[in-house]
Amino acid sequence: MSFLGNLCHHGVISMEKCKIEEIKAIEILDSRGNPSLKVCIKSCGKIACSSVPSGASTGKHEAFELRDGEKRLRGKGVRKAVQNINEIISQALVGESLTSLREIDKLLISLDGTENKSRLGGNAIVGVSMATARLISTLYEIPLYATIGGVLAKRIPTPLLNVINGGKHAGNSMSFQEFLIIPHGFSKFSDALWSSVEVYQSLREIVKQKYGAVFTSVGDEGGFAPPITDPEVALKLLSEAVSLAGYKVDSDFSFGVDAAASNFYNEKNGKYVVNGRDLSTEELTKLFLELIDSFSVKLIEDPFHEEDFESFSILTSEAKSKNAIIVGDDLLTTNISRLAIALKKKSVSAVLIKLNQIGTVSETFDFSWIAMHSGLKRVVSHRSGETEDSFIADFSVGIGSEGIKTGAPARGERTSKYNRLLEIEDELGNEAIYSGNSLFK
Ligand code: 2PG
Ligand code: MG
Repeated sequence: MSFLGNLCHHGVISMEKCKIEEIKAIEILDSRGNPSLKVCIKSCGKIACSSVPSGASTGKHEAFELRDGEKRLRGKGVRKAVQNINEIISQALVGESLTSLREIDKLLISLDGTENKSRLGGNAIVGVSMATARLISTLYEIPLYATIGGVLAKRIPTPLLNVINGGKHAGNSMSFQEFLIIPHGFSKFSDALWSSVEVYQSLREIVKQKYGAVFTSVGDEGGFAPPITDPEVALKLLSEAVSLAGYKVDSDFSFGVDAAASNFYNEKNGKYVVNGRDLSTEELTKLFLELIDSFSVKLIEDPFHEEDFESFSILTSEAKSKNAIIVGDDLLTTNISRLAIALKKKSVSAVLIKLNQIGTVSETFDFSWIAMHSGLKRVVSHRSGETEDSFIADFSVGIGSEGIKTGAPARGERTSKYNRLLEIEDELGNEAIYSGNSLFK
């Protein structure tokens, strides 16, 4: 079914002979200035590394992120996770041959032995799994995207660029976490990206003019965080920016919203706090439908809190008639059991895919596979706390996802992914296919 099981048959190099010789992790910084992990693995004279991201608005059902919880670094140190890799995982994996990533992932899962990877840490496990995938690609001298997807890996995903930040990612009082521009109406990824850059720069000008230069500082994912609370105001700013840059709303660009609604849901009264008002689920549904109708919003992620599969279903079916898609992130946490519930209830039309939510590359691949074969659109996503690692760019091309969400076109940890996609497009030349409108159709 993929490289996961049978890459060894490419025959460039005998993977039987290539055994894991050394695994080493260290503590590194993520983009928020918090500690994270970098893992390097050595085999057959080659070394490959990967770094681990970290979310702020994490879903309840994500793999466990192991932090030290001690006084040092406000409890956020990851020395225990580093130690788990350098001692326990290392001991178990050194000497294993690299014939299949799936086998390595299985070993990691059974070594941990818990449902949510809480013994060794999901952050430790995903780092080892990603570094192993990259090592296999290094040994074969095949680009990572082709190692994952084979000769079919030609699609460059449509980017969802988060240009206005709110929620847990910014210091303003906007409840919704992300306002995304989606350049679907272009024929090449690079054209779509450079046009998005023009819109981003136009937005900076508009924000400066309306709110003052101080608000051109950016939030965690590189988007602006003006002092606004009304989602309609944010979407008007995006429309203005698209026009100022000389593009057309609807045909060139549409918009997306990641509400990340669990973060402004009040469990006690069952209401959502939006723009200073307490909204019932029905009122919030109505608001989303109005945004779809009035502002070319074509994608809404996590519109309701992470256990409300039923309200997702209602919105998904209503949005479908308006050609908009509803994406599950915290709802699904890249977990096939959660996906099974969503499929049964028809809760979503698209899935967000985050490697560190589930904890291994093969499990992420399986989630994507099931989603694709169930007719759902797939968006590979960064985390709000990122590193310079561009793994997800290759991963998205490898699995052929329709979309990728990796922040504003600014800040190194975000641009590393966009820059890698530009490289892949260049490498594929005429064979590259830009996903564009296929995110919605
Ligand atoms: C999200 C992500 C990424 P975080 O909610 O989609 O934008 O945020 O990494 O904080 O969970
Ligand atoms: Mg989200």
